[in-house]
Amino acid sequence: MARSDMSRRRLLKQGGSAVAGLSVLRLAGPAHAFQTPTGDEVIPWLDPPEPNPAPEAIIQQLDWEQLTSWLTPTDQFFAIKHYNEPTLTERDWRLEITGQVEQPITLTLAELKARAREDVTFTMECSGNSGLPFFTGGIGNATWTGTPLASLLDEAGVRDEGVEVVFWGADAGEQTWRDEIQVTEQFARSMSLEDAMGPENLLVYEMNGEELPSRHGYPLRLIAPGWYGVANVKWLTRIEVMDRRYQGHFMARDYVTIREEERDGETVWTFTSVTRDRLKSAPARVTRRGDQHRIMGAAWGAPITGVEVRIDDGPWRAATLVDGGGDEYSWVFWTFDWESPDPGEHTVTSRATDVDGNVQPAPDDPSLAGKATYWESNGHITRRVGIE
Ligand SMILES: Nc1nc2c(c(=O)[nH]1)N[C@H]1C(S)=C(S)[C@@H](COP(=O)(O)O)O[C@H]1N2
Ligand SMILES: [Mo]
Repeated sequence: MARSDMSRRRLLKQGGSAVAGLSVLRLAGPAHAFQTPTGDEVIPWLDPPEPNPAPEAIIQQLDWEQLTSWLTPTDQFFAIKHYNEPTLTERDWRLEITGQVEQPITLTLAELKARAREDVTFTMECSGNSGLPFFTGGIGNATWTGTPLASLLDEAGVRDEGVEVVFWGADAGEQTWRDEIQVTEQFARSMSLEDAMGPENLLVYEMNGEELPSRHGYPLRLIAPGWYGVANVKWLTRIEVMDRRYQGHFMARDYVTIREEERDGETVWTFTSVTRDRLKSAPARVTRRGDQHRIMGAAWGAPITGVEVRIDDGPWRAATLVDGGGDEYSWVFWTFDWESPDPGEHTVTSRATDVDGNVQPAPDDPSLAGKATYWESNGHITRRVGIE
């Protein structure tokens, strides 16, 4: 199904009865309305994240209070790397498509750029975002340009035995298995063949209209719209079709969600690899102009149809969604006019609703309360603010 069909489907769904409760998509002015006008004062949150324990070269984060642009400028786009940042040159770099295929293919960057060109505006979030006290800004929205993955896999001709597609990066690091086996493991993530063939998946060489920077995966990365950051393999060198499941470090051991669940009154632990995004929202900042207070924020992880805001323990009240011009893979900005807040300390919480009527879970929802790992923390985010 082409992406335009998917967008149409989304619009149809929004118009239909699938949306429970908040049935109308409220749209206000364009996204640049978020540029803080002169005279507006940002009221700093009382609960800033803890200091980033890693240098910006390893973990860079979005500063929510500075969020004014619907498209995240590339130099402000968060970055995560687990191993080294490889130095790749167009001259020496190749992409290999290999494994369970009839015709292995090797491509240069120029050959990839000569193929069909597509772009997608996709809000990428690290699945660890909001899971640790210092990590609240592992998210950004960019326009990614590249060539569809599916047609290349089709050209290589996936054999009947092929069930899994592994995306290998050029970066590698030491891993120890069972306390005794030491390996230098390349960064790699995989998907089922069916997921990999999704028409939205792109092999990307441009970010926000410019060449993909080294820290974001030059010369080529996978962009899997709708998937958590870890699936979006940077410094891609090899796509390998396998006849069995791939169980490397970042599939089977790290980026694994461990959850305590009930089964017929019995407690069981479940272990699942991080895959697709979850419905989420966050208040970004509070501004004041004279007596007028306004909260703005973002919602993402699914096609959004509504956001509600709660002040202290008050009722949930609808925020206004702002049309940023994106499709189903990009975040939606929202605003909430906070009428005459009392002086003193307050909490601000947001929750999003998606096109299927799902509501972002509260932190005490069993799906979150029983979670032992910090991945996939999509519960309501509450911030504290002081009003004078
Ligand atoms: N090769 C490689 N790809 C990678 C990673 C990595 O360490 N190596 N980190 C992943 C993780 S966990 C995230 S959240 C995203 C971050 O992408 P960015 O640095 O471009 O924001 O890249 C993913 N792709
Ligand atoms: Mo991540």
